[in-house]
Amino acid sequence: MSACIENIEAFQIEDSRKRPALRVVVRAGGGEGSFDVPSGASTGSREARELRDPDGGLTKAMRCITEEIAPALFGRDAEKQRLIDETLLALDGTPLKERMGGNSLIGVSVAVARAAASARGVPLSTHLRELADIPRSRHAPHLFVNLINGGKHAEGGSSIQEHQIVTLDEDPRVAFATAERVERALHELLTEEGRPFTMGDEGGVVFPVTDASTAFEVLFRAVQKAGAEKEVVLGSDMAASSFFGNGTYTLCGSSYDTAQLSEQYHQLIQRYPLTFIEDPFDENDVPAFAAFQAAHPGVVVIGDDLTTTTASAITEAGTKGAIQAVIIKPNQVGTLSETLAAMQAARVEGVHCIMSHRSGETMDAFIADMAYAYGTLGLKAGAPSARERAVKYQRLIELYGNH
Ligand code: 2PG
Ligand code: MG
Repeated sequence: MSACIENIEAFQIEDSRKRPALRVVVRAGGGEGSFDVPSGASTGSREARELRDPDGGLTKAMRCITEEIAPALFGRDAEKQRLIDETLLALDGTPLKERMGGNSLIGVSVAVARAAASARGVPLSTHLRELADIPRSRHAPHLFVNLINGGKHAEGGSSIQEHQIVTLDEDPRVAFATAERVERALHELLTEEGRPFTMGDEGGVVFPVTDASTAFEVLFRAVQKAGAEKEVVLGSDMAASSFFGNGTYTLCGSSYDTAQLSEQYHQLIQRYPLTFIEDPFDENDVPAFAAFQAAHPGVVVIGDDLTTTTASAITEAGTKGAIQAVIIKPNQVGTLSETLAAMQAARVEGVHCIMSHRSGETMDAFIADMAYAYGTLGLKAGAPSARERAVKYQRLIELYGNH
């Protein structure tokens, strides 16, 4: 059986930041699939480039899809994902996908996979599992729920990008209810204390801080207020490249070298149940990651800007003991096949995968299907009260409810 590609269309929609986002729709073998492409703000320097018009629009990207990609893929078998993705890479011909844009390529690549699953009449997760064999980490992923935003996702907040709760329950429905409870407690706490707040890009709150511990202190008190101390631990995306320059980290108004920054993190770990730390150092400093991970074996150091969903970078970081887990973002690398190769490379190294949204999101919940299909360690999708974020958790709940 094959599912011949019959039609590929591209549309411009809006993302959660009200910026243009790409929607690709593919018809193949009587089935149909689409993908609404998200967009990052704190991007790694080695991630696939987006193709945008000077005003941020997507006419060039849409033209690439309809005028170049579609004619090359018509009549091709949507079930042969690797061949489709190899064709996309050859058409683009650049290492960072700057000619056609990672946004165009991932839009087509994921829409093809969904169209193939639809043509075969099988659930997407079944189709995904047949594309790649990736060892599971857990029955159901931990939810990495970013409740206090900072860094490039917020104005007037901490330099630290994300202050998360990480749920422990194996049942996503219970885990999500806990996350909602802590989020409500956090909003109440800030209101009771007369601490004004705004909302950041990922639906978390934003408020001024005096140092790196302020937001963790507030988050931990919200966890206590919700009575959820046994149901969650804390996590963070430091996104340290965003506050690094000229050999110095400038964190919440103070300057640190690598050793001093490690000491700051060490103190946070002593004071709070901070168990997961993403991108604690600049994306080019693998040795700093490795030294910190070796000194804190009980903390899961996670690569994101460090590894950019790229198999070779993940293998290097894993081999050097720099990380125990890695963020997986399909649009960071540009095709589904490369995303799956990155996940396979991680598992060969014993590194866990965490499926992640982007700060500019759509209502698409593909990452939840990925997390379910491969039993990833985590699903990182922002705050429960933001609709583009909640839809991912809801999809995960639906998938586990059906199985
Ligand atoms: C990150 C992501 C998602 P962005 O750094 O992990 O939270 O942010 O999409 O802006 O790269
Ligand atoms: Mg990150």
